[in-house]
Amino acid sequence: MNKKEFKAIFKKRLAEKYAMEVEDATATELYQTLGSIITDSYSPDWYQTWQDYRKQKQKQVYYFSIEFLPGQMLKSNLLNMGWLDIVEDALADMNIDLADLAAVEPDMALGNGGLGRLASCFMDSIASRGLPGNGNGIRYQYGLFKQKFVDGYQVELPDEWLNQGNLWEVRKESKAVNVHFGGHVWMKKMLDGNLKPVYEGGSKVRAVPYDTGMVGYQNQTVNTMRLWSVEIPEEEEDRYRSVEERRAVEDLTSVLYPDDSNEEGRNLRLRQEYFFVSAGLQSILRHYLQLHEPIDKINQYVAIHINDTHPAMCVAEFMRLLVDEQNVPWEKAWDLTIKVMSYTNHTIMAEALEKWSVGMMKAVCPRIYQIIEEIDRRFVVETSWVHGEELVSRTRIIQNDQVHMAHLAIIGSHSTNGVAKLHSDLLKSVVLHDFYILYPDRFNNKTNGIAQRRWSQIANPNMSRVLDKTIGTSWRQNSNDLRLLLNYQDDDTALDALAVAKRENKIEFANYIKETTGITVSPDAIFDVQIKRLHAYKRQLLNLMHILNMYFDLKNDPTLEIPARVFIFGAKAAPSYHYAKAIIKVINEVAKLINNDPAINDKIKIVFLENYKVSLAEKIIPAADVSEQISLASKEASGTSNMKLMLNGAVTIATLDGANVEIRNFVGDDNIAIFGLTEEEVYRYYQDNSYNAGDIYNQNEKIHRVVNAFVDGTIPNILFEGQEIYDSLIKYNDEYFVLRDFDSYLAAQKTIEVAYLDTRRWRQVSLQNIANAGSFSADDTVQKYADDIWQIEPLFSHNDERGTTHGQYLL
Ligand code: 26Q
Repeated sequence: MNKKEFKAIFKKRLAEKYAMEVEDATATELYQTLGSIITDSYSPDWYQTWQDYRKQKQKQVYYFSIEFLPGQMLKSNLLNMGWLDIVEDALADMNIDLADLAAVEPDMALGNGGLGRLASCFMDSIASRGLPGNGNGIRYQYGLFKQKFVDGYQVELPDEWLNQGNLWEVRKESKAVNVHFGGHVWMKKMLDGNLKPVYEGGSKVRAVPYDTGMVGYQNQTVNTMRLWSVEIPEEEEDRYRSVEERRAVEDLTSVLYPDDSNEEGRNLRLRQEYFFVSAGLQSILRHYLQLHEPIDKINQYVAIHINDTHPAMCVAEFMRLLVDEQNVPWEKAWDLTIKVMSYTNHTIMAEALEKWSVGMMKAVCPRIYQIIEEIDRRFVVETSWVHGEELVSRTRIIQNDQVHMAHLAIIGSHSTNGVAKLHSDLLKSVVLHDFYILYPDRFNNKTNGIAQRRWSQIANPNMSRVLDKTIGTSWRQNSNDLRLLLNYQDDDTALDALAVAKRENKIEFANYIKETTGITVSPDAIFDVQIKRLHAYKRQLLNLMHILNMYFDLKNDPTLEIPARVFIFGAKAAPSYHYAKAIIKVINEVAKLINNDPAINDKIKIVFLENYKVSLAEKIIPAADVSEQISLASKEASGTSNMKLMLNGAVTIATLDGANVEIRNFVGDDNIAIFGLTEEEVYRYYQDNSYNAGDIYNQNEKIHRVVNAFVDGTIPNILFEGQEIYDSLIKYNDEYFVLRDFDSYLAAQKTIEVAYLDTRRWRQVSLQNIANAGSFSADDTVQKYADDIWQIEPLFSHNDERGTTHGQYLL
């Protein structure tokens, strides 16, 4: 499709849809028009992809995730269809700025953070590799809450993302299934001697899928992300008469739970988990039976991935479908289940490991509980005599009246992986060590990756153009080719061009900051960025304490020669996470204090942007100079913003945690600022119990001064919040070793300052980071999942066979 053809199609479509001319249409109308052209255009390929998988009986993976976080899809669909440049150009001819249309699309924010965004990066890469893979999740009516600051406090508002409709989704009425909740189950002996479950009471809801096309990068593959929405089944209409009864059903897919690892599981969350697990597996099984292959070969056609433990009931529900509904003997069903299932762990924080009370699980899904009990019983019998009762008592699924979901996922699958080398090693050696003894072959690592094209080509067109000029365009297809940049580390033309692109991005972002917050920042300052959920272990507090220390140094000596810095934060706190909210309040008050102190002479600026989300990340990251990755070593499973910032030329200041370790190994010690305790040192402290934060506080003058600032009135308006932070450090002995790492962090920040002042050196460091970032491509990560875990392959020569191009159906 060329520009001229697109313009004709666009005008025709606008007239058909809205009876309008381009000049009269609003951005929303233009966006809807463009969107409908896009979906119409990829639909034939979507249909064809599915037909091909079916005809060739291709083994497919189903990625079960309670969160997906695609953000906006307009530009990524255009890019993947190969249309982005033509459309941008054609629209410009009609006096339309594509950016204005893109801005109209609400973020699809059906996820909290890293885990949900990873799922969406994987969806893009699975399609882009031409791999047969599908997403399975929940279509929440409300995404992650919208964050506002009122008097420096976080306030949560509902995210009504569906208000204007969602043009990417297709409701598939005909594919609906029923999901059963509650009641009682007993086993009835049938004439053939088999036991059949008999359900008494309880209720049925209808699960209706909404499918979204996952367009592969210029390869005619369009996969499916299937999200389930609850409805009242027609045959049950008269059972749910009152408004309250109907509301209780609709609640099921109403809101995404905010990441609150500390909160005890709630009944509604458990029902959400069973809902999308049961609906997804039923639809997979129904499709499989249509292939007319014997049920005991299902593992050759289906792989199911459990993204964290939230969908771990897949293990039991799959058993139920095989045993109860397909009459597969238990042993055979169990063998198939293990072959089909695989599981990724995303956390080592003990309080985040999911457990459900037996009582609640019995009430929500009684048959699933029975099956889990039977899995657990057999596990105990079969494992005790080899490994002894002690190990079994620690690894069994049901303990102290609680169902341990990670245990279910590991026992019921053939693969358990962590998301960075360090994390996977810690799973084997510490967190899941007992299971590693039982199943050493099941454990493996799959370091996370990112959707490179979104985080470079879409987010950072300025840098992308420089890359094209410098190393050619092959990096757009294969991000490993970014390595070609290494040939230019002494080339001043390339270094300058990259610096110019960075400066353009900083100016653009400075304007955005001005518009949204009123704060003026200079593009000459270092843009220092920490963007991630607010969590004690991520240590936004350490960052803040460094800022306070700088502030005091400057107050003592206003002539101090340091490069100006803008500290940029983006972070949401779980609504009930009191401590995290206190940190937000204090950062906001420190910002007010420092930003308005004339003595500081703009040497420090603090900008805490409201409502951090994918589309905001796409604005911040291209403008970043410094990437803050400062979690306590061993606590951040991987991190993925570290990879996105690196790709955009930011220099990382980091602890040896998660994927930071691998970033360091790629760029080398000269191109990253590492500080802080190592994971071994942290564990040694745990072991000998020797950490004493009070001692550090008493002996270290700088720390004393900074910590006191939280309670001595230096920072206005933070009476309770300041005290809470002070207490966490001094009274409760600083759980995340903030004081212990403080000096080392300061030293690393100094090396950043020194490096920044050496302009050429800084540009070289930045180039090194871009050049090595290709190693963290989700395309490669999913390929490893496909080869090692799922055993799936791209469609057999599908490009030759179809050879269709997007757009031909429109003309
Ligand atoms: C817990 C209880 C109740 C309701 C929700 C939750 C909940 C929700 C989301 C618990 C955890 C999450 C999300 C966790 C997460 O995003 N983990 C991150 O996963 C990334 C991808 O692997 C890693 O890079 C990060 O290191 C890890 O923190």
